[in-house]
Amino acid sequence: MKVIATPAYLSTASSTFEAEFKARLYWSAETDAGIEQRVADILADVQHRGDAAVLDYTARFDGLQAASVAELELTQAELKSAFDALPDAQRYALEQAAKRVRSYHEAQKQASGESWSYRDADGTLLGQKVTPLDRVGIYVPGGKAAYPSSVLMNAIPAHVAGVGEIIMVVPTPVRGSVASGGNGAASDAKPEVNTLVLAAAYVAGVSRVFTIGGAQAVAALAYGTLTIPAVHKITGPGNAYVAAAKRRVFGTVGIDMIAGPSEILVLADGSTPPDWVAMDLFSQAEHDELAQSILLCPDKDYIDQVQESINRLLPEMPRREIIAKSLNDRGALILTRSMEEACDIANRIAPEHLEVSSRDPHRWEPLLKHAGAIFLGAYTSESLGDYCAGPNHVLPTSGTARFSSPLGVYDFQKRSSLIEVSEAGAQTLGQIALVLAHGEGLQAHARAAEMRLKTPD
Ligand code: HSO
Ligand code: ZN
Repeated sequence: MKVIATPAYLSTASSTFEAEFKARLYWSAETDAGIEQRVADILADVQHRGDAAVLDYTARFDGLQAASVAELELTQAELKSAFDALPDAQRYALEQAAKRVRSYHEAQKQASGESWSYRDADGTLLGQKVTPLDRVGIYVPGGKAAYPSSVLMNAIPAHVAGVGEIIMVVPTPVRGSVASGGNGAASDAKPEVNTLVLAAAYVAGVSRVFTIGGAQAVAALAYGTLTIPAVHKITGPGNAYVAAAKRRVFGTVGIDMIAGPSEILVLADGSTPPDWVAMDLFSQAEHDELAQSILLCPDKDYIDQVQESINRLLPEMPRREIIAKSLNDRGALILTRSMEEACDIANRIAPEHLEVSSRDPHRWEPLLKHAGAIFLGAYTSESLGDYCAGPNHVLPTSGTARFSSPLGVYDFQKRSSLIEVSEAGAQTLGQIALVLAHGEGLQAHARAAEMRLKTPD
């Protein structure tokens, strides 16, 4: 079967460009009132009944029956044997990827994640103390959406930050259960544990793994149960239930972000082989029918060549149905007047991934302000970043790159201000504070400052 994908063709010179641009290219997550209500009920139930509620929901949604939540925990020995059981090539690739991701995040920690302080001339010390979070939870989706690479991308920065305990949850629906489309767990049913995910948890230094998922797992991590310790932050992607649960527990715990569908924007000057660009557009489109792949280019002939590549290469792709739908519904090939204008549009879109597929990427990079990750030059395919280049692949989506950053070591750290006022410092600061405290009508504040002022001899 031949599936042809025809991403919308838009030209910035056309009078309808603005309208088409707005109509096609924006995405906003809709919240579903039914899901919100069910999730609120699950959270409240786990908060009150703890382990018993977790067991009930795990049996009901995943078909996984257990006598206690402790039975749903995997041991470090089980993680290690998942790792040992991998074929050599997978074991090697996982280790190499982990090594590179670790080095990158270690550099990130050195550059921006260390404590600092300075002293005023009067001896007052001011600074910032950086401390890791004590305990974090990492949500890993089950089934087909379980990406071992995402386990590395979430757990390694936490580990590098110095987080004391990393608790991972991963649903493992039993084959034949309601959740996996069957009609009840068969007595010989076995949980489907993704070996590569467990091996990645082992390589990344995850402390504990529970085979639970959904809103009940988020609740258990946020509130704690007898068996599952409460964490201070929950990161990692999940379905609509998990996203709703994360939103609701925010405040009790920290969360990373609510990720939207994957996005790639390729800014091309026409110098990269068109097949490479077509495949890069496919690489994000294959994640999800809602994913977005966009090409921006000032050269009409080149755009036609990329469209030709798309048509020729698509039928070979195992996930061609998903790719075709994503490209047709949300993709676009945009003819711009210049590379400068292409950079402006890229900034308006603020994509998750931005490839600068140009013979001179450093000429354009200074013009690019808003993107989760910027990939420079024809050899830098986005997929290398997804797995092993080193930077994190958990990135801001849906235009949020305008105000937020990739997941990093800093997400697993917090800062405390340090202040040590010297006797001399108390004299100058005291005078200032005194005046401002009176201005605010706060006498105790004023007196506290005043008491430390020396009376002239
Ligand atoms: N591109 C995804 C991450 C990923 N890709 C995992 C492959 N595996 C994030 O947008
Ligand atoms: Zn990807």
